[in-house]
Amino acid sequence: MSQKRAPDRAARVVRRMQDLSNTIEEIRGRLEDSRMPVVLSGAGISAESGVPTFRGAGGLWKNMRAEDLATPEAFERDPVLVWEFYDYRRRVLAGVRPNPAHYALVRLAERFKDLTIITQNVDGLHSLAGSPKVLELHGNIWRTRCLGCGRVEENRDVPITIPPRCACGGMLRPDVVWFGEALPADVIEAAFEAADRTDLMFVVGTSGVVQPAASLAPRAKANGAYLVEINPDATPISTVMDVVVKEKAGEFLPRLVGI
Ligand code: BV8
Ligand code: ZN
Repeated sequence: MSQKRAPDRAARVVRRMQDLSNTIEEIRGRLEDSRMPVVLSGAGISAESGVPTFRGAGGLWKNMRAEDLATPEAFERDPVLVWEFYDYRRRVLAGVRPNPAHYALVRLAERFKDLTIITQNVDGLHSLAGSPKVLELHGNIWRTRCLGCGRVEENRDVPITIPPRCACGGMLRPDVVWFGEALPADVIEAAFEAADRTDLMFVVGTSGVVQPAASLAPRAKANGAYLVEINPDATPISTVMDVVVKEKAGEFLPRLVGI
């Protein structure tokens, strides 16, 4: 690199660090004044735990997209294949831990007792980290639901017998919300209420394409909330944000909360 260009690059790095410090001060000020911060998280908050995101590089399994496997039709057509997909993800998750982003939100909940985390993730990492109030919009990969008797149970078998059967003999499915399925009414209602009441929403690690989860940010904005997006990439909902922080969640959130 020519001598001339080195100072430019160094100046850019310094400016970026200064901008980041200013951003952190701005957001801390908002947190000081907030009566009810809310977090909306997606697969990106678990990326630094080693969990492949849905639409990122690791989002394919046997060259199939999650969207094509996470559907009732796919399960109807080939329950063994869909269970092999979930067994693969459960194996990955069995070996991962929450990352500093998850723990930063636990620290935040110590200051804001009713901090609500609305997550699209099914990995259970927010609860595993110790977050007290988590709304799992799309269910949880560690629970099964019986197609026969409807019983919902926690099941942490890795690997899981495929296809798993209930004591009643019925076939089990993952207790997650597939594309084309309604979200649990009580959970999405609580999420809408949180979006309607919050004055500060952090939108962390989501591509903002899956509905109705992605509508929560504009909904919060419409009620006057201040929105902070934390995502290395721009998303379709970046335009409604007050601040867009193009950083990794596992690096920025610990700095923001000071851990
Ligand atoms: C419903 C559980 C109605 C399963 C999931 C148009 C056409 C077709 C369908 C629709 C449509 N409009 C709406 C729909 C319906 C559909 C939908 O939204 N489709 C999309 C794809 C267009 N929605 C539904 O079907 C929902 N149900 O609408 O029901 C209804 C009503 C009544 C009666 C019957 C039906 C159900 C949607 C739920 C689907 N299930 N998961 C499973 O996990 O196996 S969604 C799935 O995607 C995951 O939960 C995931 O969390 C979620 C969203 O993805 P993201 O979390 O955003 O992850 P993604 O990989 O996309 O992005 C990661 C981001 O992180 C990136 O931006 C990246 O830059 C960033 N990142 C990466 N590293 C980091 C980072 N950020 C910070 N730090 C880092 N280190
Ligand atoms: Zn059963």
